[in-house]
Amino acid sequence: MTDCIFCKIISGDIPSYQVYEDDDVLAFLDITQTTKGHTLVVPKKHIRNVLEMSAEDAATLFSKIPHIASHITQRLSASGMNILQNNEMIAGQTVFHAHVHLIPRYSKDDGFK
Ligand code: DGP
Repeated sequence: MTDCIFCKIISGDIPSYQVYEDDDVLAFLDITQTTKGHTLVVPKKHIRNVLEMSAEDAATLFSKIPHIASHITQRLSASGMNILQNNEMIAGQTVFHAHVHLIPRYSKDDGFK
């Protein structure tokens, strides 16, 4: 989709710090860095959100999460991680290309509550 920020990140038209990539998904650092290493995992296929996703596309996206989440947690020596996902404006979605937030947690961090 031409006016989608995340499609432009996937195509490389907008730069990002990439954490992980395969044929189906891209993971890159969130611009807001709620905590150090805050990462977004997005399907390469443009889908508005989980409410519009097929079971197959959802299975593909969410099957990648444990590997990417463990990698980030170990690499940054985080103590845990919030894994969050917003669908539609009322629920806090601001970019309308499906994505999963991986927010590493550290002892004494004052990030996401
Ligand atoms: P949500 O509110 O769940 O739709 O999260 C969208 C996230 O996308 C938000 O945490 C900020 C992030 N974001 C928006 N624009 C950009 C961008 O251009 N680059 C990166 N890396 N992140 C972005």
